[in-house]
Amino acid sequence: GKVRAPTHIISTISDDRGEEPAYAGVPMSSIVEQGLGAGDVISLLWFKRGLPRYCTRFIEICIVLCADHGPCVSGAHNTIVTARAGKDLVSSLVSGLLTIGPRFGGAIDDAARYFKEAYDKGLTPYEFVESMKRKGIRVPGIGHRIKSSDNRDKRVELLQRFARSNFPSVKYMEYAVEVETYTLTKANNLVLNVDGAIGSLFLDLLAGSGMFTKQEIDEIVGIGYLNGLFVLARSIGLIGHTFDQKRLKQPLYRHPWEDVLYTK
Ligand code: Q5B
Repeated sequence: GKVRAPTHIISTISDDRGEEPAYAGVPMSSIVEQGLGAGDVISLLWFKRGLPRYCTRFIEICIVLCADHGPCVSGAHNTIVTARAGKDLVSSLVSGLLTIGPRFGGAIDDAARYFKEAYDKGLTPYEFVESMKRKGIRVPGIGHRIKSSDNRDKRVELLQRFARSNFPSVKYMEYAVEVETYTLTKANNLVLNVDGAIGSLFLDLLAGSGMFTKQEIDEIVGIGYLNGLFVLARSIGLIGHTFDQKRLKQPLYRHPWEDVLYTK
């Protein structure tokens, strides 16, 4: 028989060799004709399958809610400073994206990992939080610089409300809420934040939709797909901040001396 020349790349998510590109086997014309949206395209290209409407709607709500959070957060600040230094769109965007990590926006995967492990092992919130404290690890998905029990994060409420009315089960999210109830006894800014809400609710989506095997869920959580939601969403805002600074013809940023503690 024919011997296939060895290939250097394996790709399983899209194919552009036919008359039109296909995402996970679904031709683009079919995506457009069915009126599918960004949540469906993410389902096809990230998860390699179509997902029920409530799942794709949840993904779209995450994108809408995380698109921006004002000019003062780490990512927007970096993007604004970079744009004002005269750099191009891509440089300004990646400068902001590079701040996404364990403290800012990039705690979704770790929140999912730790909440899943703690819930699946049957740890009480007290046992979970105190074991994290002994290990010197902050609970991912808990805590916020400006949000608190007196100033709730509307994004978290909106995600919870959607999931409670549309998901078959929200057991991981309810566990995260119990964790929050405990951490709030320590300090009133130790709320379940947007990363923790998305992380725990995505566990519920994966476990409750019936679309993923246990092995696939472990792989998704292990590889860490979920920070991708924040990265994708916040890119929308960071691009907006770049255009805003250019439109306003803002000069080179220099931080004021008065705001620096010069010390030996
Ligand atoms: N403590 C977020 O800290 C922040 C604790 C904790 C146990 C915790 C912190 C944290 C986990 C990572 C996380 C996502 C750095 C946040 C986001 C998107 C955003 C951003 C925006 C947007 C805030 C004071 C005391 C210390 C700490 C203790 C704090 N967090 N203990 N578990 N999780 N969270 N990140 O206020 O005894 O004094 O040493 O790392 O989930 O990024 O809008 O801004 O859309 O853009 O600076 O919403 O919570 O507090 O660092 O001074 O700590 O609380 O150990 O205790 P803060 P710190 P002690 S959402």
